Amino acid sequence: MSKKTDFYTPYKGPAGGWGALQSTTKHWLKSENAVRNIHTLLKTNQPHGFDCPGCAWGEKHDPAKIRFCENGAKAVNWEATSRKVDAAFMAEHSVSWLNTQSDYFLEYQGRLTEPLRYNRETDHYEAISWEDAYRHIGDTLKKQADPNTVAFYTSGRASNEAAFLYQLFARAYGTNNFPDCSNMCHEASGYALTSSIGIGKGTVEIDDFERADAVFVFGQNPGTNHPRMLETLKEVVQRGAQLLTFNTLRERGLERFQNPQSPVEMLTNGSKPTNTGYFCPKIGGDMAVVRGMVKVLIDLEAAAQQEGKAVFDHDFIKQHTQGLDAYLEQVKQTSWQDIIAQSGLSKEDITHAANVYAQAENVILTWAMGITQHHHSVATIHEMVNLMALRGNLGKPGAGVCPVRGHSNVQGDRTMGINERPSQAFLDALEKRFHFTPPQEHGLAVVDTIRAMRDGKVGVFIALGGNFAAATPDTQATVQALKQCQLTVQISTKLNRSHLITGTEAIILPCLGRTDIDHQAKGQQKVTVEDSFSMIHASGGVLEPLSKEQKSEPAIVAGIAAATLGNFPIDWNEVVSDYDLIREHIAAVVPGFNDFNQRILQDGGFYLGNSARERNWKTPSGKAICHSHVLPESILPKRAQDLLSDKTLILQTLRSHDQYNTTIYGMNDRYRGIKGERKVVFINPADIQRLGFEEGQSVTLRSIWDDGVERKISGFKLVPYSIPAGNIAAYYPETNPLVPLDSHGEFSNTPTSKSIAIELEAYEEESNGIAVAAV
Ligand SMILES: Nc1nc2c(c(=O)[nH]1)N[C@H]1C(S)=C(S)[C@@H](COP(=O)(O)OP(=O)(O)OC[C@H]3O[C@@H](n4cnc5c(=O)[nH]c(N)nc54)[C@H](O)[C@@H]3O)O[C@H]1N2
Ligand SMILES: Nc1nc2c(c(=O)[nH]1)N[C@H]1C(S)=C(S)[C@@H](COP(=O)(O)OP(=O)(O)OC[C@H]3O[C@@H](n4cnc5c(=O)[nH]c(N)nc54)[C@H](O)[C@@H]3O)O[C@H]1N2
Ligand SMILES: [Mo]
Repeated sequence: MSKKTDFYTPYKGPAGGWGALQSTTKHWLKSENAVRNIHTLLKTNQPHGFDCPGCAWGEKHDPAKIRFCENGAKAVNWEATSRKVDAAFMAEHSVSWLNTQSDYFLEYQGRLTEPLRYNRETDHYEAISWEDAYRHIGDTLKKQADPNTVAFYTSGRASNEAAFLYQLFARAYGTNNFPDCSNMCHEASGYALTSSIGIGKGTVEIDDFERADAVFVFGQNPGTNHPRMLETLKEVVQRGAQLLTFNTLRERGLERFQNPQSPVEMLTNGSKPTNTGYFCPKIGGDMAVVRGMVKVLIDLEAAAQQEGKAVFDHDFIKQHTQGLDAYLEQVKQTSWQDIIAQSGLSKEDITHAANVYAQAENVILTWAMGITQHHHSVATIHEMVNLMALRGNLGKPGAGVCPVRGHSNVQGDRTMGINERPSQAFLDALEKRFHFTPPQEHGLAVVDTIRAMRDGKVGVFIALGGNFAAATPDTQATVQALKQCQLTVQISTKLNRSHLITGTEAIILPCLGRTDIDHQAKGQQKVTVEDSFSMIHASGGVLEPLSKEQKSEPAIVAGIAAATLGNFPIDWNEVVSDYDLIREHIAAVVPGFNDFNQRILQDGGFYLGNSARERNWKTPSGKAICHSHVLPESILPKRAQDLLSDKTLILQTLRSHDQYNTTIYGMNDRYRGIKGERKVVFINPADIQRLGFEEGQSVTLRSIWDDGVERKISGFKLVPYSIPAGNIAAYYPETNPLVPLDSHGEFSNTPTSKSIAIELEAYEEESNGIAVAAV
């Protein structure tokens, strides 16, 4: 039962270039606000403009440069629309009807412009005044017998000022329940780096890329998700330095790149290859790759010693590390057979990578979700740190580890204390400044929050941005958990699934975005953000808000706080009149923010510093700790392992070129050749044949887990693709119903969105699949 496969044709052009410009123009026009938006785009990431609401890649300070990329342009346009979702819109559409619509449809309706409250009897949202909304939320919070029945979710676009007030409010109220988008994202990076080098952030600055001899990029698709990074990588290659990529798929953006800001290249349509080595390991195979590289390095070191030379940096190892001998012993115990089987790469490929590493004086290693969303992600990142430690590639110019962050301020939110496991030092600093004792026991992260809602232990859910219902795993379980809440509150810019999966009561509070001008009692305000390189800079909107009824995130947090706590522990309304006052509090509590208000006046902002970069290891022993893990027998959690068969495939869920997380801008995925379709499965042609399917055939994906719950999605079409046999890929968030809630990373508790055991079945239209739009 073959279907026409006219929704895909392999993409032949380079990433960036004309395709990117054409697409940017299209998105300009679609926002119905083209003139306003051209002005807006030119302000993106400029010293006196706003921080791009797209990704967290940093910028070299160069005022002359235009600083937006195609996908940043999409993010800006999406926010700066003139379409409105207000009470009149809600009067026309019931929540049940809206729930049958796609995620794309929901966000496309425009900006939320009025506070809304769900009326269960009519099944419609209705207008509510700000005052009544605050009072209602405050009363509900005051009535809780235990503050730990409330969870405070944060998505990584919240500014430092909003995040700081939010955590202060929640802690003054009495809980550390801070589920955060970071729990689903770079949690493993934070955990692994803190436990090895003593700080949960990357150690490189953007300038380091100019001095690196080799850059290793693992599990990341910058052509789509961090387009400005491609320019940095291109410069690396043009300098003659090595760029080695490890990606399960052959991602176009990493294969070739043409710079849209370089007219000569575009006119000749000439693009130079940016990669000097492209390796396609199996899903979850990166720990094995790195282990293999270290195995080669051990041999190279032995050979070098014969000649009185060294490959390892023995001074660094002796002075700065702990546990490396035990780790090297662990590596020797691991067989090449296991390494090759798990990595899916040949010994020759791994040896090549190891030689590049050994010959480079300064090495940078970057990674993103292809590394962090597995069961063994923390172990994998520890392995990478060990590789870097062997040649002293930590804390020297041109070298270091670089987890490339997602949301534009996800790193800053953590710095501000959005953390369910805050450090004692942070809690003590809060106590000293605000004269109350914050709750000391750890709170709930994302997966535990869903469990607690399911079990009736959390009944109030407040979200500072994001789309919890769609971004989290196990959609059926999460939806059920949210519906059991007494009250859900969403502080949002745009309508999304989370507004439609309501608790008994539900309130939507419309907020300003990055592009909007923020007027407060003492004048126009700026906020601050932190990028992947720990640079802090100011961001101020440039557009008049669509409605007077939209409020800033800090103002909304303060409004809820005042209605709940009165003037405790601060005068909430006063600090919101002038954000300098919030920054003074931040300066007093968070290390590295002294003279905050003065330092953000500098063009380009200021560097927060990084202890590991200074070779100051904030670990119990004062050294960089090299952890040794056994190479796992299977990359899957135990609970899936016993149910596998030769039909089992491993699924990774990833982003298309036309989406920002759960925000779907369009139905195309240009660099992967997909047009007008999101329900696709990328699969090795040999697997299509082996399993008796045909190209383009419609299938059901059924996930394999031991709890007897049926998790399946249907009507996805098979696309033959360059991906290792046994591995498949499909888009998030449509695939989230497949991720079992209990399938999460060891130590990180991050849902294993990049390694889900699956079986495929032929799908007939009449069979009983879950409609993707109507979760
Ligand atoms: N335009 C746009 N920009 C974004 C986002 C967006 O949705 N749209 N999201 C933002 C956010 S929050 C984040 S966290 C980042 C995400 O940025 P990425 O991490 O680049 O996002 P993904 O699409 O999840 O891509 C994962 C990549 O890893 C590869 N991969 C998957 N599994 C493995 C594996 O086991 N090993 C290896 N070596 N490779 C693997 C996939 O093929 C894919 O190329 O981007 C941020 N920027
Ligand atoms: N299967 C699978 N699941 C995943 C992932 C995956 O790769 N695979 N990736 C995970 C990752 S890396 C992440 S970071 C999470 C993302 O999880 P979230 O951060 O929760 O999701 P987003 O889609 O980024 O949130 C989009 C919504 O945020 C709101 N919004 C946008 N801008 C603003 C703003 O400035 N202020 C406020 N208050 N609201 C705003 C809008 O209403 C919009 O609908 O998803 C995770 N889930
Ligand atoms: Mo993310």
